[in-house]
Amino acid sequence: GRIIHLADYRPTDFVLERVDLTFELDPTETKVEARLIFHRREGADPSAPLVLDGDDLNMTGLMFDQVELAAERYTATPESLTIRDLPETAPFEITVTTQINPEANTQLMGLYRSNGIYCTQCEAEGFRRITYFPDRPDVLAVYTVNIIADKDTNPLLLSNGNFLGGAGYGPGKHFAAWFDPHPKPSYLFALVAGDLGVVEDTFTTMSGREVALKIYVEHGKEARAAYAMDALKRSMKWDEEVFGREYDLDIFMIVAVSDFNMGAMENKGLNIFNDKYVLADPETATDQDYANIEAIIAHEYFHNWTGNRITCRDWFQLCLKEGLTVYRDHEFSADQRSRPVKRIAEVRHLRSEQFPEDAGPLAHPVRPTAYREINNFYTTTVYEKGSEVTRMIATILGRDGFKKGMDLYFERHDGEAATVEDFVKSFEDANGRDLKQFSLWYNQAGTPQITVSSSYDAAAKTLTLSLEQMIPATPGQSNKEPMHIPLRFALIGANGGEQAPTSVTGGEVSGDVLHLTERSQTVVFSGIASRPVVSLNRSFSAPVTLHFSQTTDDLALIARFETDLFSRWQAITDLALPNLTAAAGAAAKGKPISCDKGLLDALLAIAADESLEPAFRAQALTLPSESDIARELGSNNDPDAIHAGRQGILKEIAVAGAATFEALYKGLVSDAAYSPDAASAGRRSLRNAALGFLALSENTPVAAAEAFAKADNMTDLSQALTVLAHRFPDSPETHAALASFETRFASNALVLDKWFQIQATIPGDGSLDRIMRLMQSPNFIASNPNRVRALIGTFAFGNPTGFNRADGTAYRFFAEQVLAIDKRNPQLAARLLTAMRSWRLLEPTRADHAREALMTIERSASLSNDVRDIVDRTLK
Ligand code: BAL
Ligand code: ZN
Repeated sequence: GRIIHLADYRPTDFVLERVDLTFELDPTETKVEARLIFHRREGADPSAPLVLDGDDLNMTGLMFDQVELAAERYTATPESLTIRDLPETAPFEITVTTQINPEANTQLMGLYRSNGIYCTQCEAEGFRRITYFPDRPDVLAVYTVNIIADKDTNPLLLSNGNFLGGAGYGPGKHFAAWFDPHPKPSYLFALVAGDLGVVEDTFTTMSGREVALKIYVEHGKEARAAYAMDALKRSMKWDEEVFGREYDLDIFMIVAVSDFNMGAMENKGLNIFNDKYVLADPETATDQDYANIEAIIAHEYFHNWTGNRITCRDWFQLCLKEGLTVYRDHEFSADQRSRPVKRIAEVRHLRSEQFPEDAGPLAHPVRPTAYREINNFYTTTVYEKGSEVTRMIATILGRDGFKKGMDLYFERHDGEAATVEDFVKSFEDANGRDLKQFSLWYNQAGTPQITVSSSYDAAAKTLTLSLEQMIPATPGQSNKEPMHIPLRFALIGANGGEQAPTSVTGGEVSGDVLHLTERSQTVVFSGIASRPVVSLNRSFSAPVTLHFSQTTDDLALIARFETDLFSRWQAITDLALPNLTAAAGAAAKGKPISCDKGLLDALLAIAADESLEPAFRAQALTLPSESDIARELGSNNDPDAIHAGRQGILKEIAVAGAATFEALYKGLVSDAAYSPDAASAGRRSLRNAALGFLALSENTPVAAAEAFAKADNMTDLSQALTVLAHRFPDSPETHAALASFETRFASNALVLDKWFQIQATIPGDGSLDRIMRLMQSPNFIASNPNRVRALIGTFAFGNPTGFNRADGTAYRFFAEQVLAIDKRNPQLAARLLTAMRSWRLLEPTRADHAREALMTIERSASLSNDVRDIVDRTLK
């Protein structure tokens, strides 16, 4: 594949005015007729040909203004269609007919079949697998879509926009016509046909228009779409209240399908979802599933304004819609649930997924400047770091300033394909503030490292903070400019009260935000009566790593008194990490593991503190993960030692807190019917955390087996099964529980995914054999992306000891799997392969094995562009 550069962007030579599509659906021989009306762009080269994109296409007809086009006027290959000698100014019509095979489409890009349903996925470049087209996001047009299909098997015929009408169409067939009045790029096109059940509701918008809401699911699963519908209505209301954005069609549809590469897709008026993010009931979905459904329903709905009404000029601007929309869904969930608990979960996710990406061979700026395969840039950097960058704009400008900037952005760019510069300029112009230095966040990759020290002068009553920022080198970027980093802070006194300085020199401070803008900066706070403890980067206001050596006492004070709950959790994490890294070192040398009393006291105090919400207490008890510890250690990592060390610390906590955990476990039982609300979910998470500790201190599967037997919802059931499987993998209780779970949920694919996931994460050398055995299970369906991710993806991403077996056999197995998956579904294979991005940080024996496995992939002759791109960059 050729490398595409941002610097090479130029508009098309032809403007697309209208699109008329007619689909005659057939499982293996679908006929697509595309009538496209173009005119040459003013100022474009009058002799330039029209070049349309294709991917694996078979053209069966081509007309120019309704007349068959002479062969010498065009060149067609499966990958492009070039048409010459076109009018200089007059509009003209091109009619292309293609024949495609949805049943054979295992890539799940373009038009394909999932469980007998016709569906589409066009982002980023799937539309070109349907017909020849200017398949790029800056080509916006109005679409009419006609769908013809067998009536019995496809009673439902859906596309974007509003329904125009339908009727019978010859023997056994019918057709439907849809018109989308909003100009859109091809990546937002969608078509669904088949036989599905529906859940219906309505929403009245703020201007009083009634919108029909429909969620389509497989027959019999309608009841499981109720929560998604509720989340959709709350999302619509929230976007009106918080962003002033109203929905703009008569109907909003969601279709759930079981074979899907992504989480979901925001096609205009017709979202298509991985059914995992639609279907839920207490018996089959966990609290986490409910939270994910709420977030993703909101995310796709919010795209209607940030993505669809204002789209991206080119794919380099992907963060313009994704980072912004993730920020919007984060804020939505924070408003619906507990804001600090949500923030902690976001930061955990960012650190465990995005920080390693930013520190490894796949690091790239939030707005990249080159790509070889755009599918590989739907990354946690573009999404989650992109969201953090948006959040920092809100932190710098304040709530009102942010709102003014967003309003201006919507006003200026509605109906356009915009750039990151357009976005930033809206905030600058609305607030009269220069964001030039801030914009480096879009262009410089790597997680900024901030080294901080503080000193207090009792005589002068001043606190001096010295800060230094360093942005590590990343592929293609060795020298970085200092960035504008907004750090929220508090100066906390010995009794917990906050101290406000009378004046500040050496840096801009506005409210509780300290603006770090220089490479190194010394900030002096005057009028500080007694030595304060500095709580820095409150609420994680900037996505950076702080190196700030604070004493155990200072951290304990923050853990006890900070009013910002996120920072209390962060202080606990900062207390825990040195214990965990020391424990890994001790485990490596076969020495005893010990845990500081300061950490034990702080943790157990929070666990028992009834003034704190249970979800927060559960988060505090969830220590940094093995990959967090690996990142803290930096390099030469031995996953077995990290695992053993962490288990040792957990055991100490379990023993020291046995009485507390027993009281929590017994006290948090609920007789009430299951409710997915955040408060109830929080109580379950604290109770299940307590169960995990009890299993450790008691060292028998009895409590977990009893919890498994008594569970009346999937959260408790799957948690109990996880404790059994992870702590007592070989016990009869575990075997019985796994078998009963499998039998009970044999017909529910999403629950079986959990059964695979729980087993894929059982730690230790035995994992690989277990994975290979599970692949032979009749329930392992290699064509279903969710199932492949549940077993192979979970093993590679979520089982550090099993995947990183010292003998390298799991890497070799994984390489074979990636190659096999690549043949069917390159996008899925490439995504899985990113699990190896941190291989250089392993100790040398494992790193050598990992390199070998990567090289077997690289040597393969027939790699997809997707996997070729990832393996090359990972090895570079
Ligand atoms: N646009 C791809 C799926 C999503 O981010 O919503
Ligand atoms: Zn999105």
